Amino acid sequence: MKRQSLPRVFAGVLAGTLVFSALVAVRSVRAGSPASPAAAGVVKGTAKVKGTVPKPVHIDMSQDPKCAQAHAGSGATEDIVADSSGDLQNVVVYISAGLTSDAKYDPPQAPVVLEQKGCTYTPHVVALRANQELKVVNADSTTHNIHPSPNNNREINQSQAPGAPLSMTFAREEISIPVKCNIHPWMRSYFAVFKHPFFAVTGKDGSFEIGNLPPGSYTITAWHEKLGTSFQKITVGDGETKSLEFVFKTEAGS
Ligand SMILES: [Cu+2]
Repeated sequence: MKRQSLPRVFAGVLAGTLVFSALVAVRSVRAGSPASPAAAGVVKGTAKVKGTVPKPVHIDMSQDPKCAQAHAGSGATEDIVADSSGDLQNVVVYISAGLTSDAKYDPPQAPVVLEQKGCTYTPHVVALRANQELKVVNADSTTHNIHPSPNNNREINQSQAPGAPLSMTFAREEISIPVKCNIHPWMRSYFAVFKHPFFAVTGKDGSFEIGNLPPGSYTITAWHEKLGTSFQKITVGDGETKSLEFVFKTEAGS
């Protein structure tokens, strides 16, 4: 056996250690959190609607007196919810391309809550993560039925008595799943299910914000149940905040 000098052996061990350390570093970057707080980017902005927005239609809940009573006659459709400036609510804004394909994001422990109150779903559009618990609450004194009709997930068709506990999960990404109640035909909701945490639903002022983004180039898509889908491409640098505006047109106004 050929003898190696001690410094040579030491250099070999040192080189091996360095290679091993580098491999560990690469693995931990891939498996780690998306971005350090200092480097994280933000995409924020507003969704707007232009054109004539149809007025919400009054919902006649007299079919179920408990619903009519709970809502005091003020139920209205939520197909397009916008204020007088055109700020558009209930738009799902999300990253549709650009994320590292092998990145894995565990769902949060805390559930997302959907409430049935006054025979209306609140919120009207629910965004959640794949395999995250969706807690469905029946705050009414009547029985509801919750019936999501997915294309890419397991169909659920479940009745729920007043106050009865009910939870569900969706295993795969799907934007968006229409939801109805078989008992009260006016009840409508949509579930948007994501495999990553980079999404938001616009609020009453049409605003959204997606934070903690790793620097990179992305496609940002905005989805509305009646007004369709649009997308924009952006690049977010280290610690950068980018602003976007999505403008949807009603048929009457286009
Ligand atoms: Cu119902």
